[in-house]
Amino acid sequence: MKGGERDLNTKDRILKMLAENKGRFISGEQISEELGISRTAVWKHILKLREEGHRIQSVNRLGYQLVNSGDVYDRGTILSRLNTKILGKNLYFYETIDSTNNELKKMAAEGACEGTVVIALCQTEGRGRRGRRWQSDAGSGIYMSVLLKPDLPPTAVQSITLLASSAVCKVLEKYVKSGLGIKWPNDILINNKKVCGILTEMTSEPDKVQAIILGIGLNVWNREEDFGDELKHTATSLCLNTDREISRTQLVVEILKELEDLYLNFVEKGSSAKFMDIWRCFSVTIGRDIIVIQGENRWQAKALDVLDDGRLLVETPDGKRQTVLSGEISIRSCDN
Ligand code: BT5
Repeated sequence: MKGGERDLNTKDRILKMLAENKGRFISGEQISEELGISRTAVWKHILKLREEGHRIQSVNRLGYQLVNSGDVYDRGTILSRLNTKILGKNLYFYETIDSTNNELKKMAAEGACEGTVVIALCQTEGRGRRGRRWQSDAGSGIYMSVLLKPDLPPTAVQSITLLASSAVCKVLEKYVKSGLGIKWPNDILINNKKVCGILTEMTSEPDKVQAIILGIGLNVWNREEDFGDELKHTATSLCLNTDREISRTQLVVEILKELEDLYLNFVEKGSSAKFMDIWRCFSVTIGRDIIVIQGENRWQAKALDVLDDGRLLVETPDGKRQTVLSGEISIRSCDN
């Protein structure tokens, strides 16, 4: 027990524990062990704290989380603020789920309509591309998938990734003063650390998209120590990079609105100019010396531009130009 804590009563000590763990859940068991009281006693103190006006969310199997009044994050609050025409008209909000993309894929197969959105407080099997994992701690981030059904050929899927990164950056630029950037194809970075990843998956007929599942994972409340050894040098979160008050609900509402505006502009006008302008503005890839990584192959190039269909136009050291459709890039002098 630290000095000063002795003066706190049990209820206040619970509040202090919750406040010190902003952005994450603590289990009833952990509180009861730490304070030497029963789980029932913990629950009674939580009820009392709620009566006093503290907003404490309790979720089965996860525990308790203190939510500041500006960060109430649930289906009803999101719907009450949402000002979109199609995105989020059907909105499903889960406490725990394997992956919002998996869930939405199932819904799409059962005929869910365009604009259906799945959000979760926590993912047990959050996915990145090519079977990689997306760290999805309870309460720390936004884990959201959006169903799109554009009347476009399957090659459009990569454009949707660019469109989504542009929408997220438009929102994040209101929070982050400097260092916000997009690394081709799907990483949103703040000062070269990843804050958001986008996973675009598709089912299609030979010449037409059936459904695009657009998954967005955004780190919001994570502290540096939450990232663990694997990610501590490469990942960051919004709260580590802003002075502004943060509300996950507000972020979701704003991202869906930006996404919808850019998406409708794209499908109705058939032009990618609007989101590509934004994308280029935030790009940390164009003009840089890069290493293209495709499976076992690695080769050097200079990134010249990104084409409207999402391919990266590069120039190799012998002056040849070619496009890269998929793979990873590492930006030299930055990543190495
Ligand atoms: C991505 O993959 O960046 C796409 C991530 C998409 C996650 C969303 S959450 C909602 C929806 N449901 C899902 O199941 N997924 C989507 P990729 O480019 O392959 O990057 C994955 C790599 O990023 C990992 O191998 C790690 O190195 C790193 N990483 C994992 N979790 C991270 C995190 N929370 N923050 C920053 N980097 C992370």
